[in-house]
Amino acid sequence: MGILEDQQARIDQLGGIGCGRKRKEDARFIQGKGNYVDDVKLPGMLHADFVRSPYGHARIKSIDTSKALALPGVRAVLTAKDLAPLKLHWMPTLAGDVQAVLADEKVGFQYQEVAFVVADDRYIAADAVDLVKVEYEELPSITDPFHSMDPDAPVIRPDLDGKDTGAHGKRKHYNHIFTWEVGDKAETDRVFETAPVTVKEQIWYPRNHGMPLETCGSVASFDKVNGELKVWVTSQAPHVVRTVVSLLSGLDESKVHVVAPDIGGGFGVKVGVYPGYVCSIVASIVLGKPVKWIEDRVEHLAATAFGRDYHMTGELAADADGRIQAARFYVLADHGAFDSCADPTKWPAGFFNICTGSYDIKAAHVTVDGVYTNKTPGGVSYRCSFRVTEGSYVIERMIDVLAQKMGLDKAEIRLRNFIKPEQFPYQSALGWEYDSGSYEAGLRKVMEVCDYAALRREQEEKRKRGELMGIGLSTFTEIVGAGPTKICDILGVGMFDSCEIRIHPTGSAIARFGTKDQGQSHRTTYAQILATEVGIPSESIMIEEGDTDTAPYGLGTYGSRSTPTAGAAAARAGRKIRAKAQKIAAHLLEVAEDDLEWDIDRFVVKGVPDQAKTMKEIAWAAYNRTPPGLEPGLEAVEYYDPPNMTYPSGAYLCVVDIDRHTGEVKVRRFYALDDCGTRINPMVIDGQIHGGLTEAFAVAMGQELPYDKAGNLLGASLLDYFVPTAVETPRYETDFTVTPSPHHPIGAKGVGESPHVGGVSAFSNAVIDAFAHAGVTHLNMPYKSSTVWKTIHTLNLDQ
Ligand code: MCN
Ligand code: CUM
Repeated sequence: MGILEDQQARIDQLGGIGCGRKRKEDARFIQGKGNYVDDVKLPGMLHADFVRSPYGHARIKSIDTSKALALPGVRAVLTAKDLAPLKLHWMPTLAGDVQAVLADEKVGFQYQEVAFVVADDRYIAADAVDLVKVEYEELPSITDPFHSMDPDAPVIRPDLDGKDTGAHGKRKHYNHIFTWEVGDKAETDRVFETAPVTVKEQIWYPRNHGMPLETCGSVASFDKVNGELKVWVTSQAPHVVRTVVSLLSGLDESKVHVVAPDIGGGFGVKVGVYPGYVCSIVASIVLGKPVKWIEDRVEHLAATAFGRDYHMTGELAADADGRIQAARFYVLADHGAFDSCADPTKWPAGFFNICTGSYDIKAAHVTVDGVYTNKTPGGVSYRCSFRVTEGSYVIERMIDVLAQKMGLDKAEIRLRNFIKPEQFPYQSALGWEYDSGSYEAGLRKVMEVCDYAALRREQEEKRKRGELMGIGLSTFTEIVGAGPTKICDILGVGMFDSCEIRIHPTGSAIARFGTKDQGQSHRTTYAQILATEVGIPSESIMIEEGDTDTAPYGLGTYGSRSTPTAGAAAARAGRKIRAKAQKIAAHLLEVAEDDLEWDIDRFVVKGVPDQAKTMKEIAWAAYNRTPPGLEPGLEAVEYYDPPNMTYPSGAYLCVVDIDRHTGEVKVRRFYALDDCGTRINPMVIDGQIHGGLTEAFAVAMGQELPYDKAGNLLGASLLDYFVPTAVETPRYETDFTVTPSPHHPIGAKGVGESPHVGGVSAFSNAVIDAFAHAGVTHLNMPYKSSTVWKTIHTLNLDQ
């Protein structure tokens, strides 16, 4: 074997960065051996269920629990009155607000938690829920955020009465939460006044919900003897839960043990802390028995964190050639009855201000008003990268609107406005420093592969025959990897992340992380990063997450932050291992450290290839022959505070054919080119993209959580809420370019949310493009056949 072949064989054997190794997780999952929160069964465990409000807005006149308590098998019924003495009837949210754990004198949204019933089994608990008698006095509801700040609007949050400042500054009305502004208003307004072309559009991104396989739940077990609390919980951020529990309960954080086992998907719904978690903990402490709470599917859709519900006004100003000179956005954000978004502290509207997208726009200004309504709280969930989805959607829609107004092609206008490779690092008008990107190369590749010109010609021909065909483009940029601790924290804890690795004497390893896999394949991919860095096969590296007693502190998995933060920590921890290994190798080979060089899985004496020590040999020596003065063992810890976020991007093309007689939208082609920098596992990336695109398809085509005027949530069941199966799901073609992040140790950017962020715009732009010739510039999602048909009919296109 030649040297190169030998090296290639050793690289292959490692299964490191770049290899499409199969998911380590699957063997367990496909054999039904997953271990979910609902699989936790403890001796003497009790079961809980909630009494929830049937009204969107009502005063609670009385709660009578006597009949429920009399039912055999019922152990307790908790109400706000029981939690009040413990000061646990309200809890802080991750957005600077407070939220009622159990309704305190009043309910603010339908399905709000009113009482917590604990019984010997789940069926008795459900029966007892029906026996709790709550007397309500219904109040007028606000479900239209545009009326939240009317002078005579009903007061949604009497607890905030008279408070004219909130967590994010001045409040201008009792139903107002915050106003958040970024950018240069004066300059933006000035450009708009003189620009040759301006466009304006009202764009709503409807309220929707992620759909993990396991709903939210927790099992709390308080050990009275030792004063220790153990909680299994469906959390994407178990360390944060531990800190919150410790702060709320007054228990020493060392006596709180939080475990997030398999959680069956998270999609952002499992970032926040829910009343059910708190109530199961309180009940376990009070009753001295383990208490399990698992919500059902309707409760999940109705009462845990929603996504979006942003009413956006987009405006662009351009010169006569379609070069964008300024962008102005106003958002009315519907937060529901509490602001329980899960944003980094300083970001009340998340990273929405990435809304200048992939385009070089010199002046921009954003205003976001957050308001209360009588709806379920939430906002940051469902593959959103902290509101990047909304920001990306509004600019990807607006650039189409501008193209249409100017009679320009939608690809051409993008090519004219892209930030160019030589402009990176790029300072955006709204305050971000984009790390790297090659936007034009991506779009050109997509246009070539899909023969964009031919598609436009075909569309032209079809229009002459009255047929509806749409071509949607989306050339998005995301911001992921929160974040530098100086700008990103949750409850004051900086948003770093961590990796701890320990190499065993025989050359295998275990590594633990502060993030939490929910299906993203961290066991597979983190091992690949470490394999390349330390020269031990990924097969021999165990990965653990989710147990706060063993994992190093980290802020969890959301905002596609795991690769940018913990992935970076893995690379750097690996390098620390290598630095120590080099000292040991030098000692074993009796040469100076500088005489050694790293070669895939070993240190080699420079120029003498057969004088080498493999990492396996070094690992053994680390436990018996370390050089004098060097401690035994081979382990490293890295807490990584990223210098910046990463900016993945993509160019997507979607072609739809619409049946003008039924309004049915058929996706003919979807081509997704992503750039997430260095690719750790192409197969895992493809899986992330297929999943994210399918969720994007679901959002665009049918997912919404509408309310009627009285505050009733319509459609919180899988009969109404569209979850596509393999039958409806289109086929996807995936592609990539690689533009490494210059500041990430291995050049990787996040990718978990990209396909959702970019996908929704592509589907939406395609559907709207089918109506462009009729002068339509925008249609709100979702594009169900009934609504699409109405548009066709109104425009007389069904003739
Ligand atoms: N990856 C890679 N190369 C890159 C970037 C990522 O191989 N350059 C791999 C990573 O190693 C990881 C996966 O892709 O295995 C996703 O990585 P990353 O983009 O860092 O995102 P996170 O791991 O932080 O996942 C969070 C993201 C979010 S915020 C939502 S919401 C979402 C998503 O992931 N929820 C999911 N994807 C999901 N996938 C599943 N199956 N279930 C969810 O709940
Ligand atoms: Cu915003 S959904 Mo993901 O960040 O867990």
